[in-house]
Amino acid sequence: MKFVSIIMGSKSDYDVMKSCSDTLEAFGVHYELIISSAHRSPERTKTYMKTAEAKGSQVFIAAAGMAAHLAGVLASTTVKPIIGVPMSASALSGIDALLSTVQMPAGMPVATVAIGKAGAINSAYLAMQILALGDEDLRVKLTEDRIAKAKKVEMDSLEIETIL
Ligand code: RP5
Repeated sequence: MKFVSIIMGSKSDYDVMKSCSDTLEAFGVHYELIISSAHRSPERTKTYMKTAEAKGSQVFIAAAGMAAHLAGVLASTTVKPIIGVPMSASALSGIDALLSTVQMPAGMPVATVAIGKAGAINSAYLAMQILALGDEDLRVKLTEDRIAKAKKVEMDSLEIETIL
């Protein structure tokens, strides 16, 4: 079975990353969600990557804060796409995690999304867009979602617009 893996560096990331799993669920996309840290549990992280890939994981979403090396470590273990979500977990409000996640050396990409909840949701959308390259049903669902979003802008505007 094809699925998405969500790996968080700490349980403290879950409040934000629930938005990621909720988004995948809303589209009926299978996922696994685990806590594993690049720093605190490196062996668990490596073992998970091996087993998840063997079971059918197609895209890996890594959420971590502070000196966030999780996404980069995952990238070192696979050629599957890695999406990094920087968490706001320190006095630097996620800028530390953003730079640690996005500044990968050439040839080892991590697709880095925004800090926090918007990034968590976008990580799910980006993972689904990758899956949709080979899944027509999912592509249609994503297209319908875009149409609904555009419609909502129109409806919201109708409620308050004052065009002369
Ligand atoms: C990172 O350190 C985690 O991803 C988390 O965002 C941050 C703080 O972790 P805790 O100290 O809350 O466990 O590794």
